[in-house]
Amino acid sequence: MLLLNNKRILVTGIANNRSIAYGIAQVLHREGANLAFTYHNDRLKSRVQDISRLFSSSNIVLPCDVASDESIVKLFMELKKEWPLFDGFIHAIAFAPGDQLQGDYVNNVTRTGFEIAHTISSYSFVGMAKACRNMLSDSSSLVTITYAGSNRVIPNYNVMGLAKASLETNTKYMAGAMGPEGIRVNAISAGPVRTLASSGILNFRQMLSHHKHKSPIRRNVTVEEIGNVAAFLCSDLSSGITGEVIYVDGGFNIVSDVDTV
Ligand code: 0WD
Repeated sequence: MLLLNNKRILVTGIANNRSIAYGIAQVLHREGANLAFTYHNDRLKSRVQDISRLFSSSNIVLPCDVASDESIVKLFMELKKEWPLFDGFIHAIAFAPGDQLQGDYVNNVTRTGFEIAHTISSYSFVGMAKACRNMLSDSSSLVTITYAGSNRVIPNYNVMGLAKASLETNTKYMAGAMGPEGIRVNAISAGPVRTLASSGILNFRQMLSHHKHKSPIRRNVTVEEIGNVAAFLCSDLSSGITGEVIYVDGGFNIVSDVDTV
């Protein structure tokens, strides 16, 4: 018996086959889930359609730009035609303008950059939940992806760290509000992975190398390892877990910066 047999899960945030959401989709599919996908814009449409053919027989591929409430509402109106009820979604979406992801935080942050980072990377999680709440089954699971820059100062991550802090607290409040309906909400705090989004962070390569050398497991995590935890969180095996931030970072977060003396 596979972990996710009979589960219908919507996957967002696939830009290409390096995306964390791609790795998650691969594992959810392996575990028997029925998947639907969103794509951000027309540029990504055919790529996500191709990926959907690999990982899903339902062939549900719908547009959604989370910057727009109208687009979010339309997504779920369309999804409802195929899936009146489903079992949750993966939120793997974040964005901040490139000039916000470099240099001195205080000098470089702008009101606009702050607003964009928070609305796309945090509000969108609850915005999606709000729009599909009445379509979620009573054993649903919502999963988002965060990063340790939410509670530590990481060079160049800047305003995205604040947006991730907001996303993690969003996760807790959503878990509190929807728990009585059987809907669980959790976040995975992933170690760094080379993707389109991460390549926008100045000196990301150094960040990868630092994580690799400092992590107890002495390597960076793979998208499959992140996918495995996402599958666990979407499955009934994790039915007692909600409102948590689970680290899939090879233990990087537990290590102090003091080198051996
Ligand atoms: O090291 C990393 N890559 C880590 C990523 C470490 C820890 C956490 N994360 C998080 C990211 O912050 C994000 O929340 O994981 C999530 C997925 O990120 P990713 O897999 O690294 O990035 P990528 O493959 O670029 O996918 C992110 C996608 C976008 O890609 P593009 O290239 O189009 O920006 O997020 C989506 C989009 O598909 N996205 C949107 N989707 C709908 N509406 C929007 C939007 N407005 N903006 C971005």
